[in-house]
Amino acid sequence: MSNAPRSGSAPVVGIVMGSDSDWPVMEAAAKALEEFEVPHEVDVVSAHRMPHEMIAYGDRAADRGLKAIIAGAGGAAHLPGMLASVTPLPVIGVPVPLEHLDGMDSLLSIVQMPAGVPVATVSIGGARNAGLLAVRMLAAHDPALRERMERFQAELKKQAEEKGRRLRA
Ligand code: RP5
Repeated sequence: MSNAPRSGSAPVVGIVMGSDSDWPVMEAAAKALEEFEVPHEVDVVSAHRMPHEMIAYGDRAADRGLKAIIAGAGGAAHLPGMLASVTPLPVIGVPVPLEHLDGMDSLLSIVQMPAGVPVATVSIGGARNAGLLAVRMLAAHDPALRERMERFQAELKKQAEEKGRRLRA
């Protein structure tokens, strides 16, 4: 894991997590962004163990050129919500499942935000969808990226149809 921009140019999506132990789950977000060649950065920004740095990350994110933040954490997962409280950028929260409670604690910590401070919460362990959602956000203002997303969706449809054909055969 490194804070250096992935895919060459300046990062437009920040992927952050509470600990490097979240990386096996969060890696799927990075892979989704790589598939669409979206420049991104990856870092550990713990809400509880480095709160001042976490606030600084959220404070500076928009001015540094990021367009969205994907934040994953497990247990008392306050990172996505706290980032959303200090940045105007869209924040996508990924509940990381830990050993106990099957990730329900992470999910509820992330999803129950007060009105006015939204976090777009994906499913428990749903980091791939977090990456794809960030791509869709960027694609709203990027026709080429939108076209790639449409091709991706057409491929999903093709695969689903093929599964149906195999079952019917
Ligand atoms: C959370 O505590 C992290 O997001 C991680 O999911 C969990 C455990 O962290 P480590 O003890 O593995 O560093 O804040």
